[in-house]
Amino acid sequence: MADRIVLHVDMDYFFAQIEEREDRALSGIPVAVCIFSGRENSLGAVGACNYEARRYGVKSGMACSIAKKKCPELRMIAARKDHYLAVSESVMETIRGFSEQMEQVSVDEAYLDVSGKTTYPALEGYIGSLKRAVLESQRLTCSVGAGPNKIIAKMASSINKPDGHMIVLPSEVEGFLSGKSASELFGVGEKTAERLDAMGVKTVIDLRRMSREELVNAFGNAKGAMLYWSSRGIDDSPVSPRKKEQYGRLRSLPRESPLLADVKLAFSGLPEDVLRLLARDGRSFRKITLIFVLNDMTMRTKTRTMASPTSDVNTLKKTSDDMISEFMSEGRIVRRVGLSVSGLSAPTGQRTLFDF
Ligand code: TTP
Ligand code: MG
Ligand code: MG
Repeated sequence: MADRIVLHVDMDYFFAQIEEREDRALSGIPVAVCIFSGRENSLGAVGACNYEARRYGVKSGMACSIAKKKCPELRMIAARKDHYLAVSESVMETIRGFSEQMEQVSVDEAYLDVSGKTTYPALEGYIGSLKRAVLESQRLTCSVGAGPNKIIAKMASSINKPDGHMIVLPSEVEGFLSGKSASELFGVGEKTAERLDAMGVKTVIDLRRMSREELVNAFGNAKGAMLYWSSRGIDDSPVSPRKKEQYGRLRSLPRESPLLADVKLAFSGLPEDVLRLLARDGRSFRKITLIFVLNDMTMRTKTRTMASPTSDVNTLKKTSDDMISEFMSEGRIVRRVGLSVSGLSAPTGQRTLFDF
C-alpha cells in the first residue's frame, strides 16, 4: 500500500488570536482570554494566551491571578465561547475544502487525510495553500504537521508554532522519533510519563527496547500495544469524519449595508437551507447562533437557546428575525450574515416541513 499523507492542523493561540484579530489595539501586547467557571466569585483560568504573554511564562490552565503576577501588563479578556465556536465552524469549513476525509478533534484542530489530493514532493505547496486559505478567509494563522499517520502529524504540528509547518517523510519517521523523550510521544500524558520514568524509560529509544509483553503487563492491553506501536511510528488508525455538532451557512450581502431590510433579504432562505441539512441527518436543535461579519471584517455573534429541541422552520425564522432586528438596532454595517444551529439531538416528531 502506498504511504498515506495525513495532516494535523491546529490554530495558533486560538481564542486569543480571535480577540487580537478583532481589536487592533491588542496586537503586539501580551493577551490572555480568561475562562470563568460560572460559580460566583470564582477566579478565572487562562484558556488561551498569545505568544507575547507566553514569554512571561503565562500558560493555558494557569489561574488568571497568577498570570497577572507573572505579567503585570497582561490584557485579560473574558471568554466569548459562543463566538469562538462560530469562528471554529467557519475555520473548519475552510479546512474541509482541502479534503472531505477530515476529522475535527477539538475546537481548533483537525486531521485531514490528503493521500489522494497531493504527493509528498508537492506537499509543501499544498500546505501553503491551506494556510493561505485560512489566513485569507479568516484572518487567522494556523500550524500544520504532516506525516504518514495521525501520531506523526500531531507531533509535527506543534514544532514550528506559530504560523509554521513541518513535514515528516515516511523515511524520516524513525529519526524524528529517536530524538524525543518518552513524554513527548503522542498519547503519553503526565501519569504515563511518570510510570515510564520509574521503569527507567526516559526516551522513545528506551521505550522501543521494551517488549510488547512488558508494556502490556505494565499498562494493559490497549495502552501497552499503543505505546509499543507508536514508539515505532506505526499507527494505522483512519481519519474518520464524526457526526456534525452544528449545521450552518453564511451568505454575503451584495454590498455592505446598515439597513435591516438588506440583511433580512440576504438572510432569507438560510433557515430553510440549514434545516434541510438537519432533516437529512434526522436531527433537531436547541440553540440558534446568528453570525454577522461587519464592514471592518470583525465578527459578531448572537445566540439564543430554545426551551426544548425543535426542527420547526417557523420557530427558527421567527426567532432569527427577532435576533436580526435586535442586532441591527445597534447601528451596525454588515457584509455577511450567517446562521448556525447546535445543541443537536434526535428529531422530536415525525413530521417537519421537510418530510414531503
Ligand atoms: P490549544 O490548541 O491547546 O492552544 P492554543 O490554540 O491557544 O495555542 P497553540 O498556539 O499552542 O495551539 O487550545 C485551543 C483553544 O482551546 C485555546 O485557544 C483555548 C481553549 N483551551 C482552554 O479553554 N483551556 C485550556 O486549558 C486549553 C489547553 C485550551
Ligand atoms: Mg491551538
Ligand atoms: Mg488545539
